[in-house]
Amino acid sequence: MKLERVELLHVALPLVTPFRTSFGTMTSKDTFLLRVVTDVTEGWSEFAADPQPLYCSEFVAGAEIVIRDFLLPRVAALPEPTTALVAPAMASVKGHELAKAALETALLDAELRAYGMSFATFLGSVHERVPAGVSVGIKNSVPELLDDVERYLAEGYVRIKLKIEPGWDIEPVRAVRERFGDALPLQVDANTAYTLADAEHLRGLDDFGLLLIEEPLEENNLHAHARLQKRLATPVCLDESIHSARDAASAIAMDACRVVNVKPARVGGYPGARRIHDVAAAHGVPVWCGGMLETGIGRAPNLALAALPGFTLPGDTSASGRYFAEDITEPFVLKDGHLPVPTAPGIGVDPLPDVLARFTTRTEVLYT
Ligand code: OSB
Ligand code: MG
Repeated sequence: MKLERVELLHVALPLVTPFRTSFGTMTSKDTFLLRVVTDVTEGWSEFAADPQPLYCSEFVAGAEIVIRDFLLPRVAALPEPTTALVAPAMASVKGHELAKAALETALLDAELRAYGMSFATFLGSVHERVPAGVSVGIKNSVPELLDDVERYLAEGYVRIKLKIEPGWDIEPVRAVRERFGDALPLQVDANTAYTLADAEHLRGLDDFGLLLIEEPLEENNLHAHARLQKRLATPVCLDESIHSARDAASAIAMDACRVVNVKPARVGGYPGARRIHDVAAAHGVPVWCGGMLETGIGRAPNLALAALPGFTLPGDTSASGRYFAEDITEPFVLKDGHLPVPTAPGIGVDPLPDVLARFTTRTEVLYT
């Protein structure tokens, strides 16, 4: 397989509803896709982060430079840009897991398409469909939240995640429990909005039988999460703090978390995500597949990952319609609360050319 061309397509897709978290409000998904062309086939991927470094340190404009100036030259120097060689070739560049994941995933897609092999087969998926959860943003009022949750449950979502922040935590959780009952699988995500000084307040969440509380404290502070976990019955789940299998091993050993949110982009790509799955499974720690409001290009391989045996909790792998009126790929549609795992070679989906053209704001040729 010979690398012939790499294109970066900036895309902007309006969200069907604003998505508010403790770190900001998003009204559209602004990111880029990578298209790699080899002598045999082509491959696609989606950069997972946003134009601003508010969820994580990486951002769209920075990632474009990192890929163009630092990652691609290393990959282009390889005799063959195969997945096994690409990660070690990029390793001398520090950090930038999401940028690395974007390049590695596009190359992996191309490689697997050449073999006629799906991501599901490559990763070792064991299910044909995966249960879908939904991440519900912070709302202006509790009645507004209850309406949204009711609608998602009517659509079939099997698990609800509520975004929380100081001032929007115990009351919305209590209201959802009172309205929809104790059997509803329910969890919360703080996106680093609290400190250890809030431990006593967060203990109030223990009354509601939550599956987990996601990333309550600051990113990378495993020690503080371990101290918090000592005081909470609710399992702590880490998202932002886990960048590698080594982080997952440390966090589990310290009891800084009892569940792991696996986002392939955050951990440098799919092989890295599978390693976290393996480490967690070896410790009996459940994992689930997170999301970054991806288009179908990013969602398709996430569904393959979510079908690995250790992914025992529903993910944030929602249907296209939860995010976009029109997706860049054929839409993923919920059926009995599940989404199908793509079976076609590579990521298993392609951008619809006319839709892609309408949502593309700028194209750069990074390599030719
Ligand atoms: O923390 O999991 C998060 C979206 C963007 C950035 C961070 C997060 C999220 C979500 C939504 O919670 C996940 C999704 O539905 O794709
Ligand atoms: Mg999260």
